[in-house]
Amino acid sequence: MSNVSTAVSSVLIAHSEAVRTITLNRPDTLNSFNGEMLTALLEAFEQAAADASVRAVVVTGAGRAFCAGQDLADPLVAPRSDGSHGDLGRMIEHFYTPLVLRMRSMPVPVVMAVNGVAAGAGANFALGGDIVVAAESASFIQAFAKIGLVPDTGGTWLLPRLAGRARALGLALLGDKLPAREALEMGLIWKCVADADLEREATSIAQRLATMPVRALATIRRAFDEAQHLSLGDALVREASHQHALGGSKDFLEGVDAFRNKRAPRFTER
Ligand code: T3D
Repeated sequence: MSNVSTAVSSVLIAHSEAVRTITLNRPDTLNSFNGEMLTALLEAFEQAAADASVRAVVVTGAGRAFCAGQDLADPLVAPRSDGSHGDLGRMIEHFYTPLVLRMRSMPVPVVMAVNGVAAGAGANFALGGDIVVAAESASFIQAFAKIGLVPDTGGTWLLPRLAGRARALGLALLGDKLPAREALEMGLIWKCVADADLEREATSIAQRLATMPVRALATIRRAFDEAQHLSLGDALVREASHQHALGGSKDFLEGVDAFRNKRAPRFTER
């Protein structure tokens, strides 16, 4: 998959053909998030955002899981023997909120290659990607209620929007394991593929996105999120504003010229 590979603590980073691949790498705990890994992950997204050679990002997990959510043994959150505990709200504000906001505002699309179970914060981190491809054996678990918590990592915002209130509540209240195939049927994810095809499929989507006008792709992603709060009239106003900006872009000129001359376009903006 890669021609360059470096390790940033518990997160592996590889880069090939304009695609940055970020691999969650704590397989012994099913890639659960601890403070160190969340810091490394945010840093990996920051690096990808700042690097003009990156035109798409793939995120996956090492080993048999994608991510089991917050590491419940992490001293930052684990209840202590004396009955005291860390401040989970502060954890969310410090680690998860910046991560979700960074991921959703990336200048390039994020493809999630969900290779195994994605639970708790790991599930909502996965579902927050722009294109989510899951292996047949993968699953999604809103594990929060089972340990007395509420969906986080954007879950309260994302789940009803993706699946509708009835299904979102079913998932969040019951916390059942949702196989990838059912997640696809519910519209939570883009594709479910054979396990052996996951890496190839996710990479191929990312490579394809990398050749596209990523500035327009970023605007599409932002416009969809913004429009959740807008009236139709206001959304139409925003669409005109986006087309005004993109209509003056080099990529638009290139796209139209390539179409007219029956050649493949070469998009360069980011
Ligand atoms: O402020 C804050 O930070 C709060 C934020 C909270 C956000 C959240 O994510 S809350 C939800 C946390 N996650 C969970 O509750 C999921 C817990 N894990 C599971 O339910 C199961 O492990 C799975 C369904 C994900 C997978 O089950 P299975 O049977 O395939 O594997 P397993 O045997 O349970 O786990 C394998 C190992 O991974 C095991 O360790 P061991 O016994 O081999 O030494 C297990 O303890 C470890 N592991 C799995 N999940 C976590 C974990 N270790 C720490 N934290 C985990 N979340």
